[in-house]
Amino acid sequence: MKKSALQIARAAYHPQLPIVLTGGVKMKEGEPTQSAGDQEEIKKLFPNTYGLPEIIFEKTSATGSAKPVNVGVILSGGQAPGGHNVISGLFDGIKHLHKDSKLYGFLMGPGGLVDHQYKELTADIIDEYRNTGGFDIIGSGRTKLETKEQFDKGLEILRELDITALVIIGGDDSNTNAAILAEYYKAIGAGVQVIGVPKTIDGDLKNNVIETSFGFDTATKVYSEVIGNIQRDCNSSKKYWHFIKLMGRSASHIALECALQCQPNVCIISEEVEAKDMTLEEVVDYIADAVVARSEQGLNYGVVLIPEGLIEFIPAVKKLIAELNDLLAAKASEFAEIASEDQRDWVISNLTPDCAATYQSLPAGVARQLTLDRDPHGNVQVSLIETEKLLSEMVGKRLEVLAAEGKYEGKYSTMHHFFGYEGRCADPSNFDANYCYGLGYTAACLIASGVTGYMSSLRNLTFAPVNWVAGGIPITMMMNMERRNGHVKPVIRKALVELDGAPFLKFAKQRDEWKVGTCYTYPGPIQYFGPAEICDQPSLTLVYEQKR
Ligand code: FBP
Repeated sequence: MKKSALQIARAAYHPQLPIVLTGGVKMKEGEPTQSAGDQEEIKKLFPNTYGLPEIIFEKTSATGSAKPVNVGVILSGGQAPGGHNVISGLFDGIKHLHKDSKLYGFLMGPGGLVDHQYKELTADIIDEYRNTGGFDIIGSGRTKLETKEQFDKGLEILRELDITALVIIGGDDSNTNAAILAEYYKAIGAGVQVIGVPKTIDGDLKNNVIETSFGFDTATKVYSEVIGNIQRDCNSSKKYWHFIKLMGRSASHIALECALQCQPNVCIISEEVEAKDMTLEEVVDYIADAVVARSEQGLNYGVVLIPEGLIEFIPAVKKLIAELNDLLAAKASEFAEIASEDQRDWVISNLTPDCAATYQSLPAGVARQLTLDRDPHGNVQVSLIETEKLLSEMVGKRLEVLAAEGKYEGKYSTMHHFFGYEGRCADPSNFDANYCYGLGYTAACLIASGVTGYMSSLRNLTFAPVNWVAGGIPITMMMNMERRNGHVKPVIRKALVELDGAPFLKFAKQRDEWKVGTCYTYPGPIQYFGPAEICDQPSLTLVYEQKR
């Protein structure tokens, strides 16, 4: 592979480990834990892994282990910058335990475990991928690990390779499955530990013990760079309204972070739309107001940020999606028999009148996305819905009405963008490079401690990495029961933007000024080398959440 100059320079970067992990460690157990909700049900479903204590690592003089350990690793779900550093941290961690320890990567996600597709990750391979973006070292996939057959099939290859610990790097759904797998292997005495690592650019796998998921920092920095560039372009030509959709599935953390970084004219936060019970028309009116207000000052341009999950948060659409989930789960085989040109009518005739009306009011392409294409976890594939075009067209129509009433005289030309995939495989920022390497190394420490059903954790993240606190959090502690695909299931509670949280309040305080004034900020590209104030800053979300 031909390497770029940056790739070569970046390969030499040494991620900083928390000081506590730089020698031998011993674990300190906290109090027994409870799940985030529905304690009795979760306890019943996880009799062997419920209520475990939180773990914090402390320094000790003893290092290493008497025996080598064979470990398997899986990358699950969407790519997030830093996955390769989790794997290199894990590799260095198990080699530190014993030089003959081995790491096996299962290929193309959880499916690799079930299908017995793997490769041994040797030092030569690992060195090629240190500090790089992407998941291409072993690939990723969205196969859902949920059945006993899959678990047993996986166990065959784990036994064959003498693997006694499996590390699953994934988001909330994948870590939910890690917890179920841990419970099952413990229950049958399989002798395989399962450890999770919090990954997702979406930033929605966090809580009071997991401060952020890896990848969020880098992805939002990449998006903020290009939003800043567009803002400058827009402020130069002064002729377009740019509608920018940002990845992030359900939660609006990415849009909020980019808004805090770039100060655009409008940023919609899905969680607020839901809380205020807004209709699609009200969201459109809100944007149209900004266009009119700016046009009155001769400013016929601006930038609007839209979280990709918005459509799901509009209460009527949310109700429709929930009903569709139940309907399609209950009548899956009947639906599969229906010719594609008849599916729309079938859906309409099977919905309640309110939901049928909402379904019919949506553009056909959007309605189809809500109905037909789901990922293996049952999620609507919101990144395929062109919300940015839907909104800009509806705003255009609203402006025509206002113009006819003599309330708007401006010009309205639009441009559309979707920033998502380009941020998921960027070389990790220094924050993510350090965070991921530390998470991988901590996973090795959890393996050495003999625990299972834990998520690797680093805390105190707004301090320098040397001061980060390393440990493990029982995954069951983050769980509650939720309705998914027509069934009530144990799942990790997704973190949405909190409307009384510091990042949103900061944004809400300034957004009226940003709307009419032109207050753009230009964060520029991620810097890997240079002064700490431009290279090592964590996300503003993290800074405001931790009030530093
Ligand atoms: P994860 O939750 O698996 O990390 O994936 C996040 C994400 O990037 C979402 O933001 C986006 O909606 C989705 O993946 C896109 O999925 P795909 O890569 O399958 O198109």
